[in-house]
Amino acid sequence: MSMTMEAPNRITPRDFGSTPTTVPDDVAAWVAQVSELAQPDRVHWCDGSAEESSHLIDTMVKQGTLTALNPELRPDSYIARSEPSDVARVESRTFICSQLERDAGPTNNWADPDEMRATLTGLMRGSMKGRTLYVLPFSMGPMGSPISRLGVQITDSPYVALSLHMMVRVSDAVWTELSAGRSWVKCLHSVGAPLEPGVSDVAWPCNETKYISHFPETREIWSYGSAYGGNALLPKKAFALRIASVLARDEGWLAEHMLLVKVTSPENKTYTMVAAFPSACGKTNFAMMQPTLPGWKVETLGDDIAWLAPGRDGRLRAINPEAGFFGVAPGTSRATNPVAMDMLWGNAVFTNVATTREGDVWWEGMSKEAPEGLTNWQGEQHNPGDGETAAHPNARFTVGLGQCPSLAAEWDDPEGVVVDAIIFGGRRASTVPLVSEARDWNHGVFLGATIASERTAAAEGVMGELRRDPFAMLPFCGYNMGDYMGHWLAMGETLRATGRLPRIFQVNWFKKDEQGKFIWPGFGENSRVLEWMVKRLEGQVAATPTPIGLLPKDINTEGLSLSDEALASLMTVDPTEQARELDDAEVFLSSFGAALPAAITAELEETRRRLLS
Ligand code: OXD
Ligand code: MN
Repeated sequence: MSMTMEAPNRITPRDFGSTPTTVPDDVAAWVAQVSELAQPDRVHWCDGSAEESSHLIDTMVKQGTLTALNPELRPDSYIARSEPSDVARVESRTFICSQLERDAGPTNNWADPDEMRATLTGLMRGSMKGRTLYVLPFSMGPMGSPISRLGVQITDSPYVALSLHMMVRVSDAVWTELSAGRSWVKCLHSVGAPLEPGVSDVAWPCNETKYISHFPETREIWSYGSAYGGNALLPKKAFALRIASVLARDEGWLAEHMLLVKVTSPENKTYTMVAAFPSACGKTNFAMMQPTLPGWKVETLGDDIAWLAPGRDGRLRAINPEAGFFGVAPGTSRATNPVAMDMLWGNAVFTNVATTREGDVWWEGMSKEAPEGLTNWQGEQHNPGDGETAAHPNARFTVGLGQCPSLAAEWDDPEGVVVDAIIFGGRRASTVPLVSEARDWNHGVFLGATIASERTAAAEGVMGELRRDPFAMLPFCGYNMGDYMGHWLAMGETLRATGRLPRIFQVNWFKKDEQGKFIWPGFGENSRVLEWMVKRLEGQVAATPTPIGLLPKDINTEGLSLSDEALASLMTVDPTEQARELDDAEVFLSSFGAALPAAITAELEETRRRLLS
């Protein structure tokens, strides 16, 4: 049964949308309960319309949260400057509140669900005073796709509401789907900054106390205190990875921190590839790659998250659950990612970038020289001499998928695309060769389980420090990572039964020489690596077996100024380095104790045996 929501003192959906909306009882009850607790001044039922976007923008421009950029240079675009303390995901404040501590595993912060609920209930009491509570119904993935899932986010931040408009499919059509009995994920968010009467608001309300808490058994997320990125845009990391990984485990699919691309060869054959890299390792650049090899084409399906599920034909199919990009701005330029630069022509929101005198955006790496007279990400005059960057290293752009010039036609296909290859990568100055192919599925799972990468600015922590990041999911797996490895192995069994297992590769674009310079040119030149993969998929080339996997006998380096020595160093499998790597991986894997699947230990031991023989 469903009812039409007409709460007193509330702005109804008709204030901004045109069609009357039917809200299911359980959603209405939840919104009523949260309103009771958090005491917002108003409730705004969102419909995802353009009028609603304009309303949100107007509200934020008035309040100082958004500033319009020069419309002649960057039309319909805005900059937001966050609180200096609210600039990245806070992994130390991210909790998995499963009934059993064991189910969170050693890589997550666990908290007792009842205690966490009590803590958050306390914090949320009155936390939306003076603010508007926005209710956003959304679909992760194409509406009606068997792989898609639905959710509803409550937030008291118009910045978050507007970001969701760009990042996911917000639509009141979701109410109809929910009324038909489909399940949904509850996403509750408050910036934790109640506004007392007469007190004027700040540009970026947030709270020093932060919690990003996940309740896997009840499919709920509660987030408090931050308005930034994955802390606050709950469909992204919190739902599409942490909660979805649990759904995927229970239902037999995979929710992954992966980009998704369609690759077309000069023979016009198409392949789809997914690639898992830790945060800020260039997934967006890869997803928008402009191949330097003639005749090759890469089209974009997603740059951060892919959901993979066996289709009706038993083959692994993928969708991008998101509908937008929340990309790292610094380092993005005409040279590194011309597609992104075109995509950002306008109609975008920028957060924590610098601005020019002319009222456009700028960030480190956008041009060689910083323009004179920049305003830095904190809104102050930038002094190039003081060693501070003008843009924050984790400054972001938010823009809809539809603006991506390289977007593949299949992006909204409810069937998804068949996955041909799975790629794992990390940022490694040494040890890991440019590319290798896994010997088989289980070996590939071992490669995924032992990814390590040097830290970047996407999350708190010491930059450059090496951390193991299995499947690039370390901060995003909603359950015990040992069980998650087991789930990958089990998925292999399922897919093997259909005889259609995707092939697994490992890459490293980031190897450095003795002077500390990157050896491989990267970006569009990575198409040379894709070419090799496609040749492997097509059975056109043999590979050299090494203890760590299959390496190219030859890779197309025509036209590159890469010495034989440099190329050899990219393909080196150094036994001493590899032995050290295995020892380090073993220590990491042992932290999973009994949850570590025996097949992973077996792969480690087999690799060690091959190294020694
Ligand atoms: C992201 C991340 O924002 O991985 O995509 O941190
Ligand atoms: Mn990411």
